[in-house]
Amino acid sequence: MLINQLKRALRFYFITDEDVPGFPPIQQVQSAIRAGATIIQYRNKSFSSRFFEDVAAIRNICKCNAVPFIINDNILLAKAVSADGVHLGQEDEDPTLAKRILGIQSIVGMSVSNKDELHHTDLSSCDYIGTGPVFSTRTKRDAKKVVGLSGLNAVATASPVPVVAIGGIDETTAASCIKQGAAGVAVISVITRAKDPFQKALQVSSACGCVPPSTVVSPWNDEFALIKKLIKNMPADPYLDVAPGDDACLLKSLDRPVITTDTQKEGVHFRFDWQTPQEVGSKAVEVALSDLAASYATPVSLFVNLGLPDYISDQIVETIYKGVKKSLAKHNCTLGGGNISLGLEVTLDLFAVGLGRDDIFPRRSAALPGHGLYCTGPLGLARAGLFSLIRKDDAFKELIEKFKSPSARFDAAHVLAENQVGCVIDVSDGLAGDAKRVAEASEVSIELDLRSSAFHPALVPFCEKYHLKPEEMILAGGEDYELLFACPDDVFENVKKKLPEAYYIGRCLEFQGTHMVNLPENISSFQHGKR
Ligand code: TZP
Ligand code: MG
Repeated sequence: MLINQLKRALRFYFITDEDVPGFPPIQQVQSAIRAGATIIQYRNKSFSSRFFEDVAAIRNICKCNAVPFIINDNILLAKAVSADGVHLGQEDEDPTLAKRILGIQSIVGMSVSNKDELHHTDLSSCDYIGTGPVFSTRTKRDAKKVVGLSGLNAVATASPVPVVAIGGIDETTAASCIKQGAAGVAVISVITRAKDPFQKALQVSSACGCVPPSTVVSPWNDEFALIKKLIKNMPADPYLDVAPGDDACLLKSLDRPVITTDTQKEGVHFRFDWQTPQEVGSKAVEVALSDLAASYATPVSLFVNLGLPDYISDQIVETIYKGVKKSLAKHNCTLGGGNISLGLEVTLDLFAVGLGRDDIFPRRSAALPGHGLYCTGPLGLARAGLFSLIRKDDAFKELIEKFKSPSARFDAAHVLAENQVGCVIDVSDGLAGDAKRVAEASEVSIELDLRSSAFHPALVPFCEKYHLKPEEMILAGGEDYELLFACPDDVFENVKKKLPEAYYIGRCLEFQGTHMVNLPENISSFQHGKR
């Protein structure tokens, strides 16, 4: 989650109350989210495993409604229910350990009651702090001294991370806490002990400047109804004799079928706090079709096998499919069929069918000594975008966009095919790894030539900020999905007329005993799951 997203999420922070007769935490959370709460914390000082199912149910409600879910104190409970983070007190466990267990992307909050405590707290693994009690409260018996609005302001001014005000806050004081520099307010009893908790939650929500969502959604539970919704309004496909809806689809005969598969997994390839569901769907299609582009094939049909956890709503799946359909329409490809099953995280396994050209099928093994090595567009940007997302840095929007929304380069592939370029690979794993694949398959050596012309302007300030070398991003960074190709120089001259953005990046040589002759030693190619 980027820093501004986190600040927005902290606006109306609802914490469950463990002990309200007739108003259990699940109902509390439902009311709070219906009223517009932007983040939920499960707090139960007498937690035991018998509450586990309740916590998992709250996690489901939060996930379905895209509201981050935080667990108070208990890192392992947060891990067990796949919560988004944990909130720790000064006497609780170490935030660094929390990050190690829950992942660098998790949200870790700490209680810091006043400015003095702030100076003595290591915030290097903290994403936000909770400060208070701002006003007197009976909810936390061991709460420290009331700090008032001035104490809140002192902490908010000095804190390097966003601050949430807590303690005795109600609908009449929420706005003044935000005025003092708090990103938001955390509340318990004003809502849970109110006569009408939902009405009270609406008042707090409005005081925080939040709006209630139009609907509160529930998890998917009917596979067949969901499939019907997903395949509705698919455009007619000239290659499909029988469209999705039957046991299998019937493709018209294809002279040169080109078939490829790819997968996108939540937590490995994408995260919903980085990408919208629509972006996830669209990228999955672009990535799968990129292999068709690198094979000079025209897209025909795509098959999508979805793994869905129990907490995903129909609405989120439909939005993923909005992205799938958008990219399919862009590339004139239709959906041949699919499947849905329960999974631990969202996964999209994709199978793409394309029509190969009669005259040429490019191969990684077709590079010859003397060929130049070229690329259709900038490299390293997607990796830098991913790096920005991991560090919650939204200063480099262009880089983040490159990571989130790649495009299969059918336009470039067409130019290469027309020029009979025989050796192509799409750069999904970084230049070092993908160029090496070409060199190995072609039994040549490659000498890379990373002139500064290969450095996209957006990469330079990013690398300066993080003391990184642009060439390392280009060599090791994955997921750009540009096409890397090898051909004689005169062929490239013709390619360049139609693809002015293509550029020289190295040369193929007779095999020299090693495939990559001038690769820095510490470069290893990008591998999903290893970040
Ligand atoms: N930490 C400082 S004050 C407090 C906590 C958990 C309790 C806040 O509860 P309420 O009911 O909103 O005053
Ligand atoms: Mg605690």
